[in-house]
Amino acid sequence: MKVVTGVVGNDIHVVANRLIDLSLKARGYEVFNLGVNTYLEEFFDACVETGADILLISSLNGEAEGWSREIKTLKLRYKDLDDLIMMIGGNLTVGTGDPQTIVPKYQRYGFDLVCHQIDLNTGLDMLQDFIAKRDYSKQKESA
Ligand code: B12
Repeated sequence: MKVVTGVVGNDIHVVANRLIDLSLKARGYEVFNLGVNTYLEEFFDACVETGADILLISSLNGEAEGWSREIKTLKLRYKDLDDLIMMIGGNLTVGTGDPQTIVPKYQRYGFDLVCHQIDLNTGLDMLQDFIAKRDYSKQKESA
């Protein structure tokens, strides 16, 4: 499966991005890594160009909270992204945040998987479970 990844906004924290790239490749994904300082349009353009199955966004300085509000409206401008799995993780707010508030907020923005301060491997396990469940329900629908 193809994954587009990167760090959203004016965020230069690069270490997690490198680890995510390596970990995704180790799990067999084909990775298109846009690196740090990436804007939403660039993520969606790359998803269309590569035919990505998954968009995995990181935010470490918490800027994602501002950018993510625009996601639903922006995504409507793109065709063929209906099946795109949208995942976000890292530090999803500025300062300390309570996951019980943060997770539903990002789900309303349109993310399928929200990993606020969740360890990378746990997050990638969640992604695998999500894909397995989605494939299973698709199979059931077509049976
Ligand atoms: C190193 C560092 C810097 C370096 C970055 C160097 C570089 N080019 O990477 C420098 C000094 C430049 C820097 C600058 C700033 N930083 Co800084 N930085 C750090 C620090 C100390 C470590 C980050 C790091 O590399 N960790 C190692 C990696 C491996 O861990 P990680 O980033 O946490 O990523 C893991 C998880 O988050 C997770 N993860 C990440 N993304 C995703 C995505 C998914 C889907 C999943 C499942 C998991 C996941 O997996 C990763 C691997 O386990 C942290 C504090 C800390 N101890 O974490 C602050 C920290 C991230 N920085 C912070 C801040 C505020 C800043 C500045 C704004 C400071 C300033 N006032 O100038 C600037 C921002 C500049 C910018 N434009 O982005 C804050 C962010 C706070 C917030 N969100 O509210 C932190 C948390 C420090 C703090 N406690 O206040 N920083």
